[in-house]
Amino acid sequence: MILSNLAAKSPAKPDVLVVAKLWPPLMEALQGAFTVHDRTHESDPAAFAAIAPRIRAMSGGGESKVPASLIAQLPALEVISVFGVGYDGYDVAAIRARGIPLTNTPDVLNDDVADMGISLMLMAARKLPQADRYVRDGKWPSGPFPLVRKVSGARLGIVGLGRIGLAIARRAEGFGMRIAYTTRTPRRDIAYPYFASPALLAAEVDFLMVITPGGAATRHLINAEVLAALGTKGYLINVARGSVVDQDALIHALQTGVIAGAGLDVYADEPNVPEALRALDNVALTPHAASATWQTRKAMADLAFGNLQAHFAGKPLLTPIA
Ligand code: A2R
Repeated sequence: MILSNLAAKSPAKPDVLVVAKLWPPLMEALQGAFTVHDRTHESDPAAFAAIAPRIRAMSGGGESKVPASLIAQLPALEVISVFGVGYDGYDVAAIRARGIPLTNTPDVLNDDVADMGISLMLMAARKLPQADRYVRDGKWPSGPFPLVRKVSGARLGIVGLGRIGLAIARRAEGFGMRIAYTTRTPRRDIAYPYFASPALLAAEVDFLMVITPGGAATRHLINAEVLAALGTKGYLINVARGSVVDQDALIHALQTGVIAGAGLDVYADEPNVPEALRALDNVALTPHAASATWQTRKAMADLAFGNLQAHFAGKPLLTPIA
């Protein structure tokens, strides 16, 4: 009797639908504050139908798939928190049509993604993975490692000069690189030379660094024409989304010497990387790990959780997407 009275008085924890396999510390924080339904919409449709009317918030990853049909099944949905800066899998039009605020985790991952972009550029041009293997495999005594491409002082083209693109540019300045960029709208606050398209930019640089959002608007922005413009001595680096690059065209360009090499953190169908790409010696590959440091994942989790906390406390969201 006493217990049931207590239960009646304590406010119910809001129901949150989690739509990705979240980083465990974020999941633990959510479970402490909310009633969490972990991917129930995928694992148990009958249970989901029962809880869907109660779902007040959604928590997902940067690449979760959240179509309009899922939004439509959640009549009480008030807020969506994305653990990541990109949110290309979310149907923003459907979310906006309902007036549901969407939040992400910008800025806190700029340093890490920029570090990874620079790393992949060095890995690809200096053939660092191969050089490491050369030492491990005991090949050094039989002769020096072949000469490679110099990075410092080279020309860098950045496709997408936003928060992360600018962090990459600042690092590249430290390498004495000559920087140019392309975006849809030239930045008035930036003096780097602007080119109106990726192909025009590619023709003028040694390294082409891709760091736009994903989604339909940038799908295959880097295509066979851009790769041909980058040329036989050029390198492509992608730390944006796999969808931004036509991966088949890239593999063909790497196989046939249309470009010199590539450094990739993102792929068309993650976590699957085609054997044709894995077999190539002129590409450096990382497993979509650009923001995957303890420090940055913690900062991202704090923001992703903090946005939901703020919403239910009636406070302004920390990082709403405008
Ligand atoms: O196009 P603009 O003027 O909106 O400039 C943005 C540029 N961008 C594009 N550039 C060329 N063609 C496009 N179709 C296009 N769409 C967007 O990408 C801007 O300079 C940049 C995006 O910058 P932010 O919004 O500041 O994003 P942030 O934080 O740098 O992250 C970029 C992406 C994420 O969306 C994830 O997919 C990935 O990095 O981690």
